[in-house]
Amino acid sequence: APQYNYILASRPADGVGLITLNRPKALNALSSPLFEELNHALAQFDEDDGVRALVLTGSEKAFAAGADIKEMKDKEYSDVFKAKFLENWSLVTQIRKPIIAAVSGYALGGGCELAMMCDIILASPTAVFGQPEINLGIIPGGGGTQRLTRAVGKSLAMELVLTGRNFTAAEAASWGLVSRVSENVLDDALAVAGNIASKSAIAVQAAKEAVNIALETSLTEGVRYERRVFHGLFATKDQKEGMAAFAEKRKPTWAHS
Ligand code: CO8
Repeated sequence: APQYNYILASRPADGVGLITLNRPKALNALSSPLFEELNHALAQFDEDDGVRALVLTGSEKAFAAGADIKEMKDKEYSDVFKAKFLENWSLVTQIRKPIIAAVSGYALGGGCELAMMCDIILASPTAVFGQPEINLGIIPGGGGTQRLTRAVGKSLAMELVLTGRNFTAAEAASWGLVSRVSENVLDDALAVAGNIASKSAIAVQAAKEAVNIALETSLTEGVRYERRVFHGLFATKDQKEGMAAFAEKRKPTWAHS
């Protein structure tokens, strides 16, 4: 396995890849070097046929306390423009395998945005979410104004982005931003990933793609897209196997193709 400085990558269970943000002295503040490593690990897991679901987590104290403010503070417009700052901080949204964020502690600013780029968020009761950028004289830059608005609606998103106030795991769950609050958030995220990894990988990836289309297009186009993908799955071994296994009253053995 490659050696990283700011993350850890492991394979804790069959079919499951785990990435742990590991910059404890800065509460996992997100930096360009950290994202280079995260992108590398994500790409490797996405290519690896033995991995079918991913978990992204941080520490007990922090999922990530946002983008690295010390790295950003002296930058000028021309610096961030020329360097295409943040452009490669969203590769996580291009990954085909499902990614479950297991959030404990601070998920602020870019940390909240990174969690929202994942497919499922599970939160510990200790999780503290927020988009505090307004307090730094900036606005969210990793999709916060867009993904939070789609997740919780305009009024709440406006309140949260304009005041920068923190919000709790319980609030996030009641709004549907996180799927549930869990005392053992990493174990539960690994269990969800293990469950997903036990399904047909090709069907799982098709399902993820279809759900994501719901956020990008009209209902009519989305339903048409879903039907086309549904039709396409009749060309897979796993559709044959899944339906044969049902008819024969046995468990399917997936080819993942
Ligand atoms: N950047 C750099 N360093 C940080 C950050 C950060 N975001 N957060 C914490 N640290 C550092 C602290 O400076 C401190 O370092 P040191 O020991 O050298 O002084 C260390 O981590 C521990 O932090 P604290 O001593 O502050 O710990 P506390 O427990 O007292 O407080 C808080 C924890 C409340 C989380 C506090 O650290 C804090 O407010 N952090 C900043 C939160 C914030 O404003 N985040 C938003 C940043 S802007 C942003 O994210 C833009 C998004 C860009 C897009 C990203 C796309 C993915």
